[in-house]
This record gives sequence, structure tokens and C-alpha cells, in this order.
Amino acid sequence: MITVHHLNDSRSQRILWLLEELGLAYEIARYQRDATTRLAPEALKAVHPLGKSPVITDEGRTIGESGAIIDYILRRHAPDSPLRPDPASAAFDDYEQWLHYAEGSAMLPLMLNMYVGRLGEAGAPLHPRIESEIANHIGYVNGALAGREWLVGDHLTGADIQMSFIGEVTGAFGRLAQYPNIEAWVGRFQARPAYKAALEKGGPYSFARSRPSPGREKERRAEGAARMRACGLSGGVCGPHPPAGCAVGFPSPSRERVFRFPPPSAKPPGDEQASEDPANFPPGVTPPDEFQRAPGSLSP
Ligand SMILES: N[C@@H](CCC(=O)N[C@@H](CS)C(=O)NCC(=O)O)C(=O)O
Repeated sequence: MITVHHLNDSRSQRILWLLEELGLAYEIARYQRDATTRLAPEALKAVHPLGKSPVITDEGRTIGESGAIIDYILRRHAPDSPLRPDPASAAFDDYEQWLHYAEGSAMLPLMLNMYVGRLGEAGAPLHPRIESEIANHIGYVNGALAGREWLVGDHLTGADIQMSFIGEVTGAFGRLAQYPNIEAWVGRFQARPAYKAALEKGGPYSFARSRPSPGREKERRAEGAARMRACGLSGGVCGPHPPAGCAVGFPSPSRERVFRFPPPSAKPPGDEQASEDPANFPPGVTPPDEFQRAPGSLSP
């Protein structure tokens, strides 16, 4: 039986989705990210030397890399599934391209955006190149989806499942509104019963939820800045005002966030109790979306 070594809130979610689409029996071995760094636990290295997820084990074999796993499962366990085009067809060539493209090319500028964003001003010279590569790649995917529901042919294939993480990360960075074909496609695949079943089995998956579009982000910044002025603070924005204090932060998903309690009136500026943990929002207060990811995150 296939075992999916599943790291919470990660790319292995798409392998669970594939298995649900196919209706194959499988087991989940669960691994939990470090709460601060979001890195995988050492235990994953006992399964595969890289210690990354997804990894599957099956009949004595260990397979890593999402694209290879999707190929393996379809080839060995469901060769006639419509999720895998006929290897003799031109559609199969497109399908293979997407399987490789997702992690081989499209993820790179998205990852760079996350890592370089952590450098603050020091990373500024790299941003134009990163932005143009995001526009290049995500624009390419958006163009490929123009006038069609799925990436290959007229139905869902493993290519959509492999590429789904690209669409979802684009959404998690608040960029989907710029790419309406991707946005519609993400909505389409997230509505599938098998996708939902996989979510239930996999546990909380933050990438399923898109952040507000840049237009809405601008409004939220303005609202946050007004709350900051009301607090007599500057240099960030304020989340929805907690009853017991002030939440100060920077809304960009790529910038460091700091949360400070209690309100500045209770302690002199610079001496506030600082916490990077959204859990430190007062009881009953939900941190705004942009504060959900821990600033020490080193892995999407
Ligand atoms: N290209 C690989 C990427 C695997 C990967 O980096 N997975 C992340 C989770 S999305 C991971 O395991 N991160 C934990 C860590 O690096 O410690 C694939 O698609 O399988």
C-alpha cells in the first residue's frame, strides 16, 4: 500500500488530492513543521535523505519529488486513468512539460520572493528581476489557461494537480486578481469533491486560502495606517483593533511582522512586550490574514 509521508501545510497536499481523485487506498504518515521555522522534523530524513515532503513509500520503493510521485502513482497504479493522457498523444507531451515545469521553473521566482523579502532593504536590488520573472512565469500559466478549464485537454489531469501549488502560492501572495484565468482555475479545482476530501485528511492547509488582491490590500493598508495614527504609532499598520491592545505589523507577506502588546499607553515606546506569534493576539481576536505566517518561516 502507498504511504504518503505528509508534512502538514505543504506540497504533499497535492499527492493526497491525486490519491483521492483516483480512489486508491493509501496511508498517511504525518510530520509536523517546526512552529517557528516551518522546517520539517528530522524524522523525515529517515525516509529520504533530503528530509522534504512529499515522499511516498510503496512496495519497498521510496519516491521523492512531487512530479515524479504523480508520474509514479499514475503509471504504476492507474495507467488508464484519464488523469494521465495516452503516452502516444501530443497531450502527454504537454502533460509532461507541466509536471516538470512546476518545480523546475515556476516555483523559483515565488521562492525567491519569499527568501529575498526577508532581507528587507538589502534585497531591494533583486526585486525588479524577481517581479519580472513572477510576471513572466505566472503570466505564462495565466495565458495557457485562457479559454480553457484545465491545462491539458478538456478535463483534469495530473498536470493540474502538480501545477495547483503554483496557483495556490500565487494566491497566498495576494496576486491572483492579476491573473483571472488562474484564479478561475484554482476555484474550479478547489471545488472538486476529491480536493475537499484530501483537505479533510491532510489537515489545515493555509495555501488553500488566497490573500486579498492588491486592490483590497491597498484599502487594508489605509485602514491600518489610520488605526496606527489613532494609536499615535508609525512605521507599520495596525490590524483590526484588539480590545486589549494594539497589533502593529507590516502587511506584506514578504516582510517581517512584529506584534506588540499591551497598548503603547501602558508602556513607554520601545519597551513594549514584543511577540512574533499570532497566538499572542488577545483571546477572541483573530489576527488579520497577513499576520498568520510566522516571520521566521524558512519554507513555504
Ligand atoms: N521540489 C520538491 C520540493 C519539496 C519541498 O521543498 N517541500 C517542502 C514543503 S512544501 C518541505 O519539505 N519543506 C520543509 C523543509 O525544507 O524542511 C517537491 O515538489 O517535492
